[in-house]
Amino acid sequence: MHSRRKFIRLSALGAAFTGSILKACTTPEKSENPKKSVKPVVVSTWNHGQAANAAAWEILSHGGSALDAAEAGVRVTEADPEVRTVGYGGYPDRDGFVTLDACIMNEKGDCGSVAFLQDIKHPVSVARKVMEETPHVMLVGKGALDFALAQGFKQENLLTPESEKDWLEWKAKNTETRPEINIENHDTIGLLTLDQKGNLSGACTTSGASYKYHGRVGDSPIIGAGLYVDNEVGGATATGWGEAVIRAVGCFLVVEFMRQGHDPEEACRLAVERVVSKNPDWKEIQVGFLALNKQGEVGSYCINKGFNYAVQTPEISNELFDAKSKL
Ligand code: SD4
Repeated sequence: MHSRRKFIRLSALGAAFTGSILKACTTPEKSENPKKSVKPVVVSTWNHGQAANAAAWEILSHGGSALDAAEAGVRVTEADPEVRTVGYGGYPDRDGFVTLDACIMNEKGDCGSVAFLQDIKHPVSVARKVMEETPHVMLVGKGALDFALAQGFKQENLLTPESEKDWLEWKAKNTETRPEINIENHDTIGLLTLDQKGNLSGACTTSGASYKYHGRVGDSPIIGAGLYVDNEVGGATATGWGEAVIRAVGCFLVVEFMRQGHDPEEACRLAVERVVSKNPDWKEIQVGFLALNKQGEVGSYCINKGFNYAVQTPEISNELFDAKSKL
């Protein structure tokens, strides 16, 4: 398995320092002084979040909506063949098919999702169409493809020569039924936005676990698992081994912990503890949560070291932060 990620590993001192800046810049204000809330804000998972944030920020900083910004942000990652875990150029399943999962959710609680979608470069935009043009939340497989084509999306081959080569190499040596799991092979983009009006939205899109079973769907397109937004409270998104996130309905849980009064980092930590309690093999998997609350405060937590995320606010210029981890 190739890993392109170069993590920015902060020293303990550096982590504490940047952590305090983040906290200082994003500490929620008391409800009697809402004007001092930090906004707009965009946060997203992994190194590739920086490019996504830049596109989202372009919209947010000009007064655009959280929803438009969320979609525009993750479309950058979907279109980038260098990102081998999202959209075009994503690793295929064990049979060589690139199958994509994505969802989107706005401040009204409207949501749309596609899963097991093939041959469409921007599943998040199809998910938005599902949200806006149908009475449904989720379309999958051929039905999702037919819907996308009817909506004017172009059918194209998403398997790049690089991903095909890696798949063939994997196939030649891997006879196990369960795909190799480690913390380097699942880099979904989940992105959360808070716009100038104070509305929250989010989007999540992925090619899923590499070399998964054909037909496998992870947490990313499942509302409440890979993404959840409640405009009264905050939003959360997840990355990592989707099966474990689904078992805990992870992102809904993070938002519920924030509703109970926990700050985003503590809410993510508590959700990680839940994942741990439901998955005996937790030390061998990665799960990371990223959360943004209504006041613009950001927090994250993961099982294994190595998960990072990108933050852009009026005070933080699209910087990467390492998530705190249980291990
Ligand atoms: C999945 N959670 O399909 C996704 C993969 C992922 O970072 O998060 N990658 O299980």
